Amino acid sequence: MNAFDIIEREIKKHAKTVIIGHIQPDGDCMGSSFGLFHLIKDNWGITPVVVNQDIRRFHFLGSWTLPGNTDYSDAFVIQVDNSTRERSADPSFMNAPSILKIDHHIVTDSYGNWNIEKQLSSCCQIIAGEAFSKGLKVSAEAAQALYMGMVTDTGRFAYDGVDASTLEVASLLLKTGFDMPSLIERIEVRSMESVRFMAQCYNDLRISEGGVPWIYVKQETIDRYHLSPDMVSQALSVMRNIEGHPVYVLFADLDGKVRVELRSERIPVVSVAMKFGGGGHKYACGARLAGAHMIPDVIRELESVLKEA
Ligand SMILES: [Mn+2]
Repeated sequence: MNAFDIIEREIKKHAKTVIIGHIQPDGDCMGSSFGLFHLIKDNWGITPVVVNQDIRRFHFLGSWTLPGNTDYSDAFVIQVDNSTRERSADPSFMNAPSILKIDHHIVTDSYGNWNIEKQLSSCCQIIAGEAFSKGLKVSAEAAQALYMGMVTDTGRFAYDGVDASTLEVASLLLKTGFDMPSLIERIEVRSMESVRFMAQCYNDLRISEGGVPWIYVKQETIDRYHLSPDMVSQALSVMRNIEGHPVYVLFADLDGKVRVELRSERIPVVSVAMKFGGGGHKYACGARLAGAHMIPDVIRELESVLKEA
């Protein structure tokens, strides 16, 4: 069933339609939210509510509602790019009578009344693909948001999971005529602070005894450079593509816990993320640790995955 068959029916049955992303919103989360927002508005004349955490660099997409301000008792909720109910930007969405999940992560929690779960390169690719196959009107504004999610989640169409269908959908989006170069400029622009943060990451980079590159970004660093969680993730690029070190990990203080982001070139590491209560994709996944004392445990698990590969 096409996601928009469900959407077309449910938006008419409920007092409101709410689109929600995941915590620590990224380009795919925000692109999916606003892509869907415009698709629903342009095709059915209904204006959905978008609920997400605040993130300054996506303000150009439009305005949205912050978590904790929405009554879900008669809402149709579309949850995008979010694998588990706990990772939702507003977990109380589970009170809604009607929930559609659209996601591209490894499936561990099919929390929707309907679950469109496809292992494609981005959630935006799923949404755009379904919109085109249903023959919907796709405006330049909708296309711009969806293209943004595709570009950011695939490392500009370079990561595992990109295939011919990805580029076919991207091509259809480009044909709507939005200003692609200015979009890329907008999402790639960096502050001087983030450049200085990267310099510190190159300094802080360590390689474990078993050959796993790792960086730990402490709270004092986050405060010094005024880093949002997605800015912290830029430290991953410091460890990408180091010859002979295909598995690497970023640790960062976050809300009294330690956020773990695992990355790998062709060696599946999601089992390690799951061992620590997390999840995600085969080669890109994450978890949360109770404290920094568990960092060596994660590194040890990665070393053993690396050894067996
Ligand atoms: Mn995504």
